Amino acid sequence: MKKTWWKESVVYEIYPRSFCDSNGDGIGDLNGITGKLDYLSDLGINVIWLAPVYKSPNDDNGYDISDYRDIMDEFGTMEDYDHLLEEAHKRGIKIVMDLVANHTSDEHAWFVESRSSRDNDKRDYYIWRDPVDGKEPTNWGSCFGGSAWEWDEKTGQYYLHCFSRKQPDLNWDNPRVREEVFDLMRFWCEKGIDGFRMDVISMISKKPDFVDAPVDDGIYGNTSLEVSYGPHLHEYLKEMNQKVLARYDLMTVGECGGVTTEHAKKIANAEGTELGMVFQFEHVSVDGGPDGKWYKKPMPLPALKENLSKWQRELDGRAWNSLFFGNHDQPRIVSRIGDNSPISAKAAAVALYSMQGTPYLYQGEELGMTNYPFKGIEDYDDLECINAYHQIVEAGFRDPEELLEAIAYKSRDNARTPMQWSDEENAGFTTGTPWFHINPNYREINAKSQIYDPDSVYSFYKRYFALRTDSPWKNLLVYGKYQLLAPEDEAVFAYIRYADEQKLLVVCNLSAADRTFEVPESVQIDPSLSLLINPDESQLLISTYKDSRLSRTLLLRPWEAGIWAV
Ligand code: TEU
Ligand code: CA
Repeated sequence: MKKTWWKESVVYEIYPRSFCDSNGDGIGDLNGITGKLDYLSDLGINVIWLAPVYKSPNDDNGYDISDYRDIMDEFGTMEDYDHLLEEAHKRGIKIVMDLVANHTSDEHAWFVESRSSRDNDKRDYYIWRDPVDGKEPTNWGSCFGGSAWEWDEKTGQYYLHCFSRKQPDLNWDNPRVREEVFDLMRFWCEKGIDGFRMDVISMISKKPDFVDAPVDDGIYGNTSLEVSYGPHLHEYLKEMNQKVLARYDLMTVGECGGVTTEHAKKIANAEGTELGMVFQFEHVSVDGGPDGKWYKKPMPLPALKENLSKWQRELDGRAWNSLFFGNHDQPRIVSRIGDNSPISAKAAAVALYSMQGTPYLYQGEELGMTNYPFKGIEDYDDLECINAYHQIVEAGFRDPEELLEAIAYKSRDNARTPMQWSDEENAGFTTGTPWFHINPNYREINAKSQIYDPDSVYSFYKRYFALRTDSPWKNLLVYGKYQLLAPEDEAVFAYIRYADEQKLLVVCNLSAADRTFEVPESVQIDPSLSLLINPDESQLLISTYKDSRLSRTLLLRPWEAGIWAV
């Protein structure tokens, strides 16, 4: 496997609105991030993935961009951005921008022109269709509720929006649109940024036929089946690569919902002709229901392990994985894999980040920040869950109380409550009125109390990442091969990482109960390779307990998780 800096990096996602407010207006901003760079540098991360900071009317918190070459008013100015980039680089931290180019805001100048008349020069920048039998051209649903088609009275056509009606989809089949996107990418590359995270990049090539999709939520057709992985996806990514990416030294990661390993192997191919990595979601969907994510049930560990192992196996030597549980669209990992306790946050980190791939953590994960105690639907900000609630309840599909519980468990808003910096007022996030609820547990869970506490989640993450980025075990942890152990075990996630003569054994008790784990004497990888494991000649690299010791029959305490060189 070819070695690159971004395979060896740890990526930290910042959701700027909720990270740190520098001017007391209650909204996080760029100067707030700059002020926390020393904190991030101390934690030991290498790359910041900055969720969108461009000009936006904020229908979807910045994922609806009205000007790609300007900064959102609430977040500051372009000078503030340049300052952030410079200060980050001084500390050896790289910055990856969020490229949201499947769609724009309906307030973007391109769309304003496009909708102005049927013969406008930019009409074909977006996807316009005539009505069929007097109604929407297809049964497709928007990801955020309702139809994916919006009627435009003035010009008498529908436009496609896979997300909100304020996020019209761009028409990538138009070469002028691709040139516009490549151009804005160059604008940021010339500033010296270090890469792109590409929002729903899997949707840029729509299947050409525009036919109804199977209805799986009881109301609308499943749009993503029709608009994802269309016939030109790989062609467009290669074109982007040749015209932009290959000219710079960038980290690129494509957000690819519903991606198969076959497509992923092409998108993140080791030759680097498309993108560097994929961000896929199968492993965070195994606790969903038949019609989507709005269910509250425990993560079934065997299914989770089987899925993660499939991705490890399939991409090994061919493409590159992203390792994540949390991001700005996911509930908090410690409330989902863990039981909200600090030690469960540590155990989940060992289980996840010791696999092959690039680790991503989402702001606050390093503190063990938990889900928020949401109650009524009026507690939420995010259009996804608010719209889903009304749509499902109006259709009479679910009991509202039970649905609310599921939403409290899975809502994206769990990730979007402000960072808990200290036990002072508003968790030290702002001196003003915070734009969103602050989790009342900030008095116990906050950065200030954890930084100097050697037993904190923060200190554990810091030690863990040092192992991965700056230790004799680095190469093995980053590039080593992976083999799952005990696939059926319902509580223990155990595996081996190996390369040449070196072996690491990872054993994680992902439960609050005592468990026993039988360490195998040898592991048959293939007919010609069998790895011997001798507990008596093992070295502990890290553990969630101070006194973990490896033995053939391993007694694991609640959330005991460790890595041993064997
Ligand atoms: O999310 C893509 C996506 O497919 C979402 O539907 C995601 O699966 C959902 O949020 C999970 O319930 C990206 C961004 O990460 C998200 O924040 C944006 O809202 C979305 O694209 C539109 O830009
Ligand atoms: Ca602010």
